[in-house]
Amino acid sequence: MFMEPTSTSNKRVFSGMQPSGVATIGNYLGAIRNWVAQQDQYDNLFCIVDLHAMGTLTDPDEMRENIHSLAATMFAAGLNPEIAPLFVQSDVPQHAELAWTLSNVTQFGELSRMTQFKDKSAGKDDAAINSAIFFYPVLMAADIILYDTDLVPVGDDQRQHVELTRDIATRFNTRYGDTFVIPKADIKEVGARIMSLQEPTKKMSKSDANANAYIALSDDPDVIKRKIKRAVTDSDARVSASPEKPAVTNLMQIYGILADLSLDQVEEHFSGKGYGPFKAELTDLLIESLAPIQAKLAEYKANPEEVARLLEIGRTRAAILAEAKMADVNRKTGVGGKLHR
Ligand code: AQP
Repeated sequence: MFMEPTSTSNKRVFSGMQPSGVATIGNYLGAIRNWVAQQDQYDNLFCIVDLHAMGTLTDPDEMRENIHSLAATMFAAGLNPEIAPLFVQSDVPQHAELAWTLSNVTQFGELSRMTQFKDKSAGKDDAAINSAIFFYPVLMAADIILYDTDLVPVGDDQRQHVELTRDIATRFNTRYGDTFVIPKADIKEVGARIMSLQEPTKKMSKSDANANAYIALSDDPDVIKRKIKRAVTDSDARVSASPEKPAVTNLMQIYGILADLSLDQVEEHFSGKGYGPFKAELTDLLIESLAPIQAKLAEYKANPEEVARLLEIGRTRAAILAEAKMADVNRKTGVGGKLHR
């Protein structure tokens, strides 16, 4: 009955990122780096999900700037638009159209249980909670299944939303007949959850009001140095990983991914050295790792027409697929004035 992905080649990969700020090393290590690493293995589509960011970003100039800057960052980080088209969500209106259709097979209770909604609405009055935060997973489900996606490479924070997407797609297929491929989350063990540098029990986020909580991919060496210096550590001075030491464990994780070392190897490397030398080496490694991305980013930023041209190529590719899928969905649900069956 359900269209589980079967083929091992030409699997469709789809993933998105909000232009809600400048991409952080959390976004890079948890998502972009993996998209780039496996882009030649799959049939990819990547998306800047601007509609999702409207709740966070209300200044239109900032929205425009962030969209183009995030696109430039992704190209600079190695996304190849020839094999991994990148487009902007609102340029393909079928995302919003399908989200409405899917809201009819999504339960209020399911959306109420989403931890991201609970986190983002915690402690706020009802009047201060935008309904878009509540509806967000439905639009995300539409983003994914509009393209017959097999795999969704995301960080661990998005696991629950992909699970809900599977339930929504399955319910639609049951009601209207096989229409959507049921996608799977592709979450890597390493880098899936990079934590805030200021509150290590909270994930690193690009929209964090405290800029010291994250390293942005565009941060220059002085800023990186200052942010790592201010990063919180744990009570004793040992560079060792454990659940009781979330701050140092997080910094060790970042070091380990960039140096291609396991946590044990990082611990061994800094054995007897203390936090000072550890932070100094971590700073150097971050500066060195981000330098090539930043050099390319400067080139793309100097050529905004090229970024817009590449986004248009992505939009064209996405639009062909989206229009066909939405026409099929509308035919199956019976909406519209055409005499199709
Ligand atoms: N801290 C993180 N560690 C690992 N992966 C992360 N991702 C986000 N934060 C981390 C992954 O980045 C991708 C894009 O996420 P998004 O922009 O769509 O929304 P998000 O998950 O809410 O990311 P942010 O940075 O926290 O954005 P804001 O601040 O706007 O809420 C996803 O694959 C995500 O898993």
